[in-house]
Formats: sequence, structure tokens, C-alpha cells
Amino acid sequence: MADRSSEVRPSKEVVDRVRELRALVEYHDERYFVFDEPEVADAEFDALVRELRELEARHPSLVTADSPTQRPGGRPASTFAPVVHRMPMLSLDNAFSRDELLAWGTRIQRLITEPICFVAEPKLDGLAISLQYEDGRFTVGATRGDGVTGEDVTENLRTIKAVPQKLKGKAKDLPALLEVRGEIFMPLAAFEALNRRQGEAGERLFTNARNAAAGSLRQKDPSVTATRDLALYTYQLGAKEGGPRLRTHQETLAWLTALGFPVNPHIAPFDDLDAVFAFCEQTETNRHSLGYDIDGVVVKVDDLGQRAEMGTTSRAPRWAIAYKFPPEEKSTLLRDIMVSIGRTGRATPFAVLEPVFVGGANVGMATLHNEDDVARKDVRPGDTVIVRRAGDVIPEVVGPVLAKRPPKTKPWKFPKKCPECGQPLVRVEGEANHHCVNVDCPAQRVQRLVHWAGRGAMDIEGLGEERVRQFVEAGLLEDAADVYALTVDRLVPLERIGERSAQLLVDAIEASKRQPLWRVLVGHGINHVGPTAAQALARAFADLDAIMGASEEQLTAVDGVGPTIAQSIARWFSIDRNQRLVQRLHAAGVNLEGDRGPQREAVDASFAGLTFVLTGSLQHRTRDETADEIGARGGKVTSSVSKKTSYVVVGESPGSKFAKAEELGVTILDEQGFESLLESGQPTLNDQV
Ligand code: JCF
Repeated sequence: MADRSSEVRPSKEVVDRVRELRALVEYHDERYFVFDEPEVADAEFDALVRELRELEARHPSLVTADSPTQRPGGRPASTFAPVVHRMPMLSLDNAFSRDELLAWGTRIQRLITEPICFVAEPKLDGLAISLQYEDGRFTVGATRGDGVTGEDVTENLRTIKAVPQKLKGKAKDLPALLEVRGEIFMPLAAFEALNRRQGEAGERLFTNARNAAAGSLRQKDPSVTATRDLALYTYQLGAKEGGPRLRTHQETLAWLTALGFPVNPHIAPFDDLDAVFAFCEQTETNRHSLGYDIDGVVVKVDDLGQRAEMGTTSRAPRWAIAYKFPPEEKSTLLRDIMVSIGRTGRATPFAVLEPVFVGGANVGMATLHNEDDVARKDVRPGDTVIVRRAGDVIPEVVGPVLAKRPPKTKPWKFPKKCPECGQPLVRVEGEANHHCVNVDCPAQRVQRLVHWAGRGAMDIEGLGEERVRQFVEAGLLEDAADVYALTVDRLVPLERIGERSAQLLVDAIEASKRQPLWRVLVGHGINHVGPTAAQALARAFADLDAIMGASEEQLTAVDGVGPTIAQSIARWFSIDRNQRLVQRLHAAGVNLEGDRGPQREAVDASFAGLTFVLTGSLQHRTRDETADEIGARGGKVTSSVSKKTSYVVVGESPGSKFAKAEELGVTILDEQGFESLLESGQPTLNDQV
């Protein structure tokens, strides 16, 4: 860091910017801590603080005692009685990359001769609190506030089950005084349930679980807090008088657990920062299977003696750092709200955004679900909105930043006409969605064909949305049967299609004629008919003609087909144009034989009676292929794990089904174990599972 004598004199721009940044940080701190209504996403706030800190580091003469960088941040609101913390509740310095994490390691290793061991934990996106116990009894609970003074929320904390009212252990072993620090947070299931209730009651929705937790903890009436399903993990001691002598963080956490405090089970020790970084990456990959929001990993020095040697700055301990994940929320301009038409004619509004980099990707569009979703969020073109992109979840507009709304905007209105064909968009009473009523709408036609050729249906490589659109516009395609009339000669004259890619496409189309019947059924896009029902039908009937001729009663007799599916199928096949489509597919040579038909290989029943649940992605097969392999051997794939499940097949990034399987003691197979089950009928069980 530059010292004052070597400092270059800051320019007027720098001085102004520092002043501006301070005002911005103070302002947003207040929106966040005092009003619980942040106007900017956390990451943007972090960026402001970071820029300020960097400018101050380069120009130490500009640092003032009251700069927000010199305080832990935030100010307590006035509704609750102030509590002065016995020891300040410091915040954490951030690292935004592997380099910054390693640089921290180098910095602290210079202060210590012995090698350093670390403990890392998911960084909860909740509210830091302090809990005070006197002779084993909970006496005072406070929010962090500005780190020096917090708010007394004791009565609210008493309503939270995870907060021990009394410490466990013999009275003589308990400390006379103990201050425990941790994070109050709202699990995502509780957050979603709360917002559902709020919506039903016509109350305002919370933008995220953190705000919901803050709003719930800072209620005037503790009986409201009691209904909010708040959770707690503890991770740090404050003041302590009496009790055991603790030498490491791991001992501290074990003691906290023994006293009855919840401690995050994902906390783990590491010998070096490379291993810590691997943990950070792994935690980031799995962040969406935790059931609560996290925004990084907290890394701490394990040895308490080493910590004392390193000490703290006025703002944060030197012995800990927060490794922050890239943001999943950012604000941006909502340029427009448009409507897209799906294969069934459903009209879905979506946001056209000023592109932002969020959740690891550039986002220029985000779904708005339906008319009610837009009305509930009240987002309007011209608004600054908060956009969220969590992992592989479709980007979503969380809500508007009202403080930045330009004057004279009006609530958005759903268009009356289909943007693609001009026919009316109709919303049937009692339904959430509008539909374009025109089956010949070109947009619907394109989407139906895209679905037919898609991965989950006929799986025709090279026939994606762009090509389909091009072929429809060129008049080559109207429906699925036309696909089989495409030839190299007809394709080559089109733009952007060479001889070779035309040949590849025609080959892929030809190969798709041999797809099993269930894929044809799925390809038709009949309401309620997914792969499971389609597979059951393909097993039960000789061919598509038999399905077409079956009564609703005969359809319902099939395992896994209920009245809703049966009615939907019967209705679909009763329509003339659909019957003609089936005839044309037959004439084109598309396989319409059921699994019992002549085209299927001899039936293997080695998995008869076995049920499988799939979670995570396998390296060598798609989900559909895996299900095909199981189905071909007479096994069943179901979606939820129960005691009756025979095997859970676990791939990369498994979801909650993995934990459920462990809990119920269901046999877990990794990819290799599954492959050997396919080959030999015998699973190889992995030692780890
Ligand atoms: O999960 C957290 N948000 C979190 C915050 C975890 C910790 O172990 C922390 C913290 C803030 C300060 N530890 C300190 C010392």
C-alpha cells in the first residue's frame, strides 16, 4: 500500500469520486439496514465499497475517520432499543478471485512463522446477530447494526426454535457469560411459502430470502416473527467468561454444538488455500442444493493463538476473509415487455433488458411468466429492475427499483392481439395464461416443429429453432410430416446451408424414423403426455393406430395413465388434422410400432420390478437415454425417492434426491455402478456411497 510521502496528489476527479462514493455507500447502507429495502443488488453495493477502498488505498490522504470504509457499516434503526456490543461485531474483507484469496494467505503468512491451517464454511446470506447467555440462560439478543451498536431483538429471537433458551451441560461447566454470534436466515422453502401467503393475503412480497429474514426478525410484534420459520447457524464467539479454554476454531464449533447451538455441517478444515479454493468452487457448484441462500465462503484461520497475533483492523479481522461468488442479482434497465408465443399458443410476457452480466452469464431477456406476474411485480418499461439468475435457472425479473422509476410511467397492459399473426390473445377465466387462438399461427407452427425435433422427442440433430424458422419461412415446413420430405436438393438452395450440412441433416432425419414410439407420442406435444406416460402407452399398445383407436377407458387401464391423460389423448386423436398427420408420418416411414412390435429388440426383463430415481447428470448418457436403457429392461423410472426405490443413480451436481436416498438408506449408484448394472445385472458399489 502506498504511504503518504510517496502518494501522487489526487486529481480533482478522484477527490470528487471519493466524495460521491461515500455518499452512495452511506445511502445504500441506510436503505439496506434501516429500511430493509435495498435499491441496488448486493454485488453493486460491494462494487461501490470496493472502488472507494481502492481509491483510498491509492490516496491515503483522502481517508477520513468517518469514511464508511473505516466503520463496519450500517446504522441501527430507531424502533428497537440500542444494544452496545461487548466486543465490536466486525465485518469481513472480501476476496473475489482465487488470486485475491491467495494474496490474503500470503499477507497473513508474513505475520506468523508457523504454517496456518484454515476452516471454511458456506457464507450465509442472512442477518448477523449476537446472543448473550448469563449462567446458561439467554438474556439479550441483538442485530449487528453498525457493528458497535445493534438493536435489541431479544423477544423476537426467543420465538425462534433454533435459538437455545438454555445452554446444555452441567451448571459448573457453563460460562458465567457467553456471547455467541451467528446468522439468522430463512430457508428457501420457508421463503417461498411466506411469499405465497403474503400474495394470498394481498400483502407485499419480499424480494429475496434475506429481506424476508430481516423483515421477520425486525417485527414489532414477536408473535409475527414466530410464524416465519427462521433458522440459525452459529459460527463465532464474542465475549466469554468461564467455560473451557479453547485453542482452535474447530474446538469452538464443537463446543457450540455441545452447548446446543446449531452449527453448519458443511464447515470443513483445510491445510492450505488450494484446498480451500477447491472447496469454494465445489460449494459454488452445489449452492442451489443447500436449501438456503449463500453468497460465498468464509475462510478463517483455525488456531486462535495465531488469530490473536494477526489481530484486526478497525473494520475486519485479518484472520478471516469472505470469498464472494459472482453476483446472481443485478439491476438493469427494462427496455420493453414483449410477448412470445409457444407451441400450444400460450402467450408469455418477457422482459427485454439492457444486457447485464449476472450469475455468470449475459442476460438480455428474462421471463415474466404471465399477466398476473407482471401486475404483481408492477414492472414497467423504463424501470430499473433487479434481475436474478441462479445457476441454470431461467433469468427472472425480481422487481422494480421504485426510487429510480421515471415520471409518467403507466402499468403495463397485456396486448390484445398476437404479435405473430394478429389474431386475438384470449385469457380464459380462471386461467393464468393468455393464448393465441390461431392454430395456423406461424409462431406456434415453428415451436411445434422445434418440439418435435427436440432432444426430449425425435432428437433430430441440426434441426433447432433457427433452422426450423428458416424452413417454415421458405415454405418447406408446415408440420412434422413435412420434415420427412426434406431432401438435400431442396435444402441446398437456402442461405447458410452447404451440401455437407444438408446431407448431415437429411441423415439425422432419416435416422429419427427409427426412434421408439414413445418419442413420437411426446413429439406430438399432447397436453399432459410426457415421457413417462408415453413410455407406458408404447409398452401397452401394439402401435400408434391402436392408441388412436382406444377408448378413454382402455387408455385409463394403462398403468400410469389417469383420466386426465386419457381424455387429453382421446381429444387429440379425434381431431382430423392430427389423424391425417399420423397417416402421413406412417407413409413417410416413421416407426409407429409399440415396444411389443416387430422393430423392437428382444425384450430383456432383467430390471423387471426395479424402480430407479435419477439425479444429477451422467457423463455418458442423457437422462432420456438412461431412462430408455432402464425401460428397455423392464425397469421403471420414478421422480421421487421412497423406501420402495431400488436404486438412486447419482451423476454430477445431484439434487436433494441424493440426500433423501441417503436418509432412507436406498442403494446409491454412481455412473460406473449403473453401467455395470446394465452390463452384468450386478451393481458395483462405490465405497464412498
Ligand atoms: O455466514 C456468514 N454470513 C458469516 C459471517 C460467517 C462467519 O463465520 C462470519 C461472518 C461475519 C464475521 N464470521 C465473522 C467473524
